[in-house]
Amino acid sequence: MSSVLLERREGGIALITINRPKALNAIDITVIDGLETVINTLSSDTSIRAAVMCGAGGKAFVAGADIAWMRDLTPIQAETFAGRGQAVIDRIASLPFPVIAAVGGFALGGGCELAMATDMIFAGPDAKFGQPEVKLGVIPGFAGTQRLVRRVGSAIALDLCLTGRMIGADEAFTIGLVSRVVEGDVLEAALKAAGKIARNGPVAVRLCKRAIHENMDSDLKSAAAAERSLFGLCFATSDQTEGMAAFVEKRKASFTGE
Ligand code: DAK
Repeated sequence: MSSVLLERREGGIALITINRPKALNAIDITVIDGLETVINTLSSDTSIRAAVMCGAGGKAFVAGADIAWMRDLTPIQAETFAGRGQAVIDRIASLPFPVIAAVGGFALGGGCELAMATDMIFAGPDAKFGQPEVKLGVIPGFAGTQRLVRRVGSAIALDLCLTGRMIGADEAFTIGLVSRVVEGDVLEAALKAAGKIARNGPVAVRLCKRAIHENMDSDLKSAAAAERSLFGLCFATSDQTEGMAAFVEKRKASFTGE
């Protein structure tokens, strides 16, 4: 059985499952291979409107890089793992459609970093987040220090990365790490949100994601200028014509993504 499963749900939703439940879905090279394959498939599929990523087994999203596997790597193998792992994480962050991480149970170390590479994190009531790498004598390596500081600020990023402590769903929401805390089934909630996204104008959704990600590190003036250009680009799409016509004619829009 593959370490990463891809399932297509109706309405252009992709469900990506990290599938090593016996090791709490820890990331070894088979997970990196699986993610690469899934990303290659999805990147070239224009019918995908949104994706949800989850962990198999109900106990963890991903409990980090696979420590038992990683400890015996040679320096060359470790460098290969690091390079391919970072590339995969970057490619997830750059997917053109929105991705939601549905976190039930542990999202630790590389698992927390993987979740932060998505656009939104939904946390179930039992979700636990942390960057415990310092307890193992290493530091986050999938850009976790950088994505965390951008999400929660340096005061809290330093607290989490230096102590390695775990936090629950409510604290993760309070500090701005997660978008929503879900009382019931987190996967169901994430799929429902993905469905809602998928019913919006597909080009607008992609451009909106770009507007936020590509400009969040720029100064406000340049970022607003970039937003203006993307806003203008929307007016070259039939989705804009249809969306506004549907509003005026008091009917549901039927978007084509063109
Ligand atoms: N790796 C390998 N196996 C793991 C694992 C992990 N990260 N986490 C859990 N497991 C395995 C356990 O060994 C156990 O296996 P068996 O003994 O049954 O064979 C099984 O999953 C169930 O775990 P537990 O029995 O420990 O379950 P508990 O409920 O008691 O505890 C736990 C759950 C999540 C609190 C605990 O398992 C735990 O502390 N796990 C380790 C969490 C952790 O430290 N994660 C960070 C790993 S370091 C890099 C990029 C990124 C990284 C590195 C390099 N480069 C680009 C260079 C990332 C590093 C990390 O993520």
